[in-house]
Amino acid sequence: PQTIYLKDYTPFGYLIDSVELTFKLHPTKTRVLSKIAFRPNPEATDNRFFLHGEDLTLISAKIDGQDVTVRHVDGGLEADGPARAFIWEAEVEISPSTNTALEGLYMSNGMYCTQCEAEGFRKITYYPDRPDVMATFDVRIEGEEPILLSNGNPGAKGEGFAEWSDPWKKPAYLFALVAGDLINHPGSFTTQSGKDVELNIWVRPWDEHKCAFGMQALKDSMKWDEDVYGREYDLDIFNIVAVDDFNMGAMENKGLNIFNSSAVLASPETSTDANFKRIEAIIAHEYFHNWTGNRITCRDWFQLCLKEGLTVYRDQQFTADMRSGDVARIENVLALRARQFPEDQGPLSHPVRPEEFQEINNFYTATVYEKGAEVIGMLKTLVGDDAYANALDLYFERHDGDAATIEDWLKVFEDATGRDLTQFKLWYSQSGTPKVSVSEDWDAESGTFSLTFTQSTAPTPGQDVKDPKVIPIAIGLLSPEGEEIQATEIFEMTEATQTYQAKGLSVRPVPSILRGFSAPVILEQDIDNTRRAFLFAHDTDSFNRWEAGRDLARDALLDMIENDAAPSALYLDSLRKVFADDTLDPAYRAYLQAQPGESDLARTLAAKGVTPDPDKIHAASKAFKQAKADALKDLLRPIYEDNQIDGPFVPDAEGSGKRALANSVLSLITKLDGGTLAQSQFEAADNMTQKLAALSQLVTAGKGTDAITAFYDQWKEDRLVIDKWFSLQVALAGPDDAAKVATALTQHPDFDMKNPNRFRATLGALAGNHAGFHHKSGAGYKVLTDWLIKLDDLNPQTTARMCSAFQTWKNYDPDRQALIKAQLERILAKEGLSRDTSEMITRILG
Ligand code: BAL
Ligand code: ZN
Repeated sequence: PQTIYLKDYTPFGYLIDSVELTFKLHPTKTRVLSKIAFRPNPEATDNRFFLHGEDLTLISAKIDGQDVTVRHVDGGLEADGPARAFIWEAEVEISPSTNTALEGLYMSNGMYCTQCEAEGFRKITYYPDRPDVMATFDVRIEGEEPILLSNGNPGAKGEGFAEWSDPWKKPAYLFALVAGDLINHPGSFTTQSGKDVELNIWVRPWDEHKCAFGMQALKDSMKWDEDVYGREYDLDIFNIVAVDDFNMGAMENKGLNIFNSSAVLASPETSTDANFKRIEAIIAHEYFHNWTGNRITCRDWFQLCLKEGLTVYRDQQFTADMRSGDVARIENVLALRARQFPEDQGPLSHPVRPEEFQEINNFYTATVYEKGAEVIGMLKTLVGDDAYANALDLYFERHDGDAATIEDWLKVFEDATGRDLTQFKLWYSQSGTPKVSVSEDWDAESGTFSLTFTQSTAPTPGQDVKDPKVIPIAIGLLSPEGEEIQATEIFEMTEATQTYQAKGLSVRPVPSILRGFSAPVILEQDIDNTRRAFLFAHDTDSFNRWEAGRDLARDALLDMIENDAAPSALYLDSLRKVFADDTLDPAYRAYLQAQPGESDLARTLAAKGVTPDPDKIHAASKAFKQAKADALKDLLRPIYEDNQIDGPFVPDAEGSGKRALANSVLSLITKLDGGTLAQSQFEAADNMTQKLAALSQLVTAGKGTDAITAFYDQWKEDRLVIDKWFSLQVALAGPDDAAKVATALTQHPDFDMKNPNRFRATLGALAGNHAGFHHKSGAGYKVLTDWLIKLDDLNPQTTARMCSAFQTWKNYDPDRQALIKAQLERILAKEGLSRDTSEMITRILG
């Protein structure tokens, strides 16, 4: 496969003034007619007229009304393009119903839908399918489906046809079309300038009762973007469509967002608080793309973080405003460490702005998204809130309608703030997670407290040498009694080694470092557990307080794993004191007692140079939980009772926080009562949050057989709930059973490998069951590999994405490494392996 490099970027030889598309829908013989007005691009040096095209049957091609001879070349066609303005017309035939890759135009449960990002439009018609080619689109859809949708504003509509017109120039990746037997959950929004916008969530009739939450989230997002970023919606209508078969979470097509049904449909009976929170965030994310992604798009796919990092950052800000900011930060950091850190510390490590790829679909990664968002957060910390707001205003003013680059983005900040961002730009180009180590010094005579920081980043693929980065380190100082004696300050680290000093202190302070996780680094602090316990009890920064408790728990767990130690009394004592504090926000309190997961422990061991033993980690994790339950015994039942809610289920911060705390306590109570309370919660629950938490506890306690059957019988008609049913059984299976349970479920009549949600619920859950996946027999590796090989023929994108389950393989012992390597080589040897999967496996093998 061909590698594409950022350095090779050249503009396309032509500009497009308008695109007219007509679709004559048919499951296997859809005709797409295109009429495109091209003119030479004065800024281009290469005027080759090349149009991308894949899996298309060309029926006819004309230039200015005359048949034209085209040359079919790799990835598309070429024709002799005149050196003047001209009209290209083509007719192609495509087969949506056999398109299982879910890219381009495809069918999902009888409805037509599209996914064009990144390079799916070339499966719809011949076109310069690159984000820097922007045009207005007029679309006519002919089909017998009652609802026919595309981007922009609605035009003429009649029996068997509908027309749509999008006045905003856009790249082809934002094109969308939907046709099906759908009903709308309607809403409306009046923008800040008084324009009425029609809102719709389009679903199958049986899902109408699951739309209200998503509609409210959409209105909240529209309002928030006006209030916080001054961004107003720019069409008469905003449509969202729920689709069952979808590779991603959702897609921000202009005016017609298409959502994986799991990312928009919700009801209290069928969705958990976590689902509601995710839906709210994804609806916001896709809506926010209207400005950060659509009005200002990316010049090329290397700039993906320009829209994704910024839009994730914006959706994180939104969530923090809608819910608890403290808890939101913890959740973001947990996700970053679980998904991005392993990526950045393994063979798939790549810069936030990659410089080469074979298949761009493989770069929709935690690094581009989540680390990309962290980079923006650091930029805001460094320049300050007001300067950030000014810079964003300038960005929207200067680049509206552009296909922009990271250079453009940083130039805006330089111009708005006068700051030189040359060194900061390394965050975009240098991969790897920096380590920041810190040592302390106290000069009692002068009352000077010093923190000396040293930063380093290990080599990553293709990058042996790393330069020091700009790292904003938030520091606060506490007195030995736990009073804050210095509020949070930002120390800007720019050198490899640099010292921070606080002067004029009367006592040696206790520092709280990297508050709020002010930079995506690994902080190495040589502190003992007494200090950690102190911070766990007293830190005035909520993030660092939680972090101290987690570090203490992690250290206790590692001691159990490595030295067969007993669970740390210091930790259990500290936890008791903190956990008893009922003035704390319940959601935050639930996180205070959560322990690091097994994969996290395995990575921590590997980073210390210790080979992780998945069985030992699993056993220690269970024993640790039991010890917590024993130590907190008398507190548990009152906390459980205090956090039950009378009245109807409301998926807001307050209610979800109480349920999170009660359910976290239930998991400890189950360690003591063997599942009695879980059984009664399971039977009484009127909402999925409590139902699923109880079911998980019953399964974990080995008492889940009847409940699993009852749950299935109750929900077998609801695909999204049955995804949970598949996932839970695999995720909670014991180490010896996980591969067997996953295999048995793949034989269940409801298993459907063509549905990415169901595939991930089953095989993704296996990859996430640490001790089961890494079972010494290799059964976990084999089952996943068998299915990846099968799926690759149908859906390369989801297959490739799931290969990352193997990215940590070099952390394990030689036997496990050999088992995994054999499976990776088996995938690579598959005849006709997709470009997506081939690139992933080659990179993982290193
Ligand atoms: N642009 C792909 C889906 C998303 O990030 O919103
Ligand atoms: Zn996005």
